[in-house]
Amino acid sequence: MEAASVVPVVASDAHLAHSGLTEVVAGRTVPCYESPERAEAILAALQADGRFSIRSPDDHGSAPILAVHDAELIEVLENAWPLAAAAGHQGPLIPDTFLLSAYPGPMPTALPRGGLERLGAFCFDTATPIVGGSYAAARAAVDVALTAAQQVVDGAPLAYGLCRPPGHHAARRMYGGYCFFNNAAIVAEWLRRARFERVAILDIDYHHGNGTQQLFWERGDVLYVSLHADPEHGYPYFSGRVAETGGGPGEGATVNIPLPPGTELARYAEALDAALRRIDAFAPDAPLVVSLGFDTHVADPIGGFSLQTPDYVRLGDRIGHGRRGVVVVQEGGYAVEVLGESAVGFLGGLATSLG
Ligand code: OKP
Ligand code: ZN
Repeated sequence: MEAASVVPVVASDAHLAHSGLTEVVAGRTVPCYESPERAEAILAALQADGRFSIRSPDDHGSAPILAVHDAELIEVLENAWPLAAAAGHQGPLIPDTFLLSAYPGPMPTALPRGGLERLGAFCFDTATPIVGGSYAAARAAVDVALTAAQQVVDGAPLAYGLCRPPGHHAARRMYGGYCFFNNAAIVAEWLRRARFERVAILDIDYHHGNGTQQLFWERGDVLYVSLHADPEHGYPYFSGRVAETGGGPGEGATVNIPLPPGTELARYAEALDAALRRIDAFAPDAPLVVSLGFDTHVADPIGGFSLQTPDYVRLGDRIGHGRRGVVVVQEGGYAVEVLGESAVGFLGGLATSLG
């Protein structure tokens, strides 16, 4: 990469006020893995490297979010904390009662008005606490992703949105898995509505992006390709199998590549090449959207793969090879001590290999 080709990075301080303190994992309360330190570590490493120029996001308003999410989800997330606080609730909001599809049967259901009580109809896990700064952080993460996408539409070969909170588990009217709004899906739909005919999303987070898959399930114009932990053992358990290939006009435009525990670079790179071939066959005319997770790292506390820090240079290199524009959106990665070097390596490899 030449000195002139500086990679645009978009980041916001709003994430700092989204700090949930604890999450509930298999019934035990543990410190949140999804912490502000994650994004701060990546930002510090990019700043120190010198090949990246860091800027704040532009406000894109609600329209791009409403293009993929139900308006009620936005309203619920915006008002959960103020409503619960007004009712005297103290501390992070994690619902304890969930409205499964099995609940109503033939009965009518109505949602309660309370900020906390209502969350169980929109949330699918116990790992996604809401605090006073969560909604603003989630909105800022969307703007971060869209501002990065705008850079690429404007001609940058590569831009990176340092999104926090992440997004790929968020579905049309459901949040969870540390995610509130689906940053990558919002970018993909925004690209479609901008001027592109076919958009591909490559998801290389350790976890299956159930939200992204749901949002584009019946869409033949948005390809979703994901490498992730086999759902037989890997969160979020209920999606990500090979047989899930999309429905209706979207048949064939969902591609799941589950991988076994302990997956190392050789096997991962093989699967990534298969994913990239699927993307090339789809022939997207839009920039490639990458949902990037570093929870595939061997050191990750909640992941089960065995990638090493230098491997991310190779992944970036493979993804960039022969490609024109790439928008990278940050998803997971929880071994804070490896995030900075992994991010610099991945983005450096990508920037170097892009056509
Ligand atoms: C978000 B992203 C497994 C608990 C999993 C939630 C993980 C969310 C991952 N025992 N808890 O995809 O990195
Ligand atoms: Zn993940």
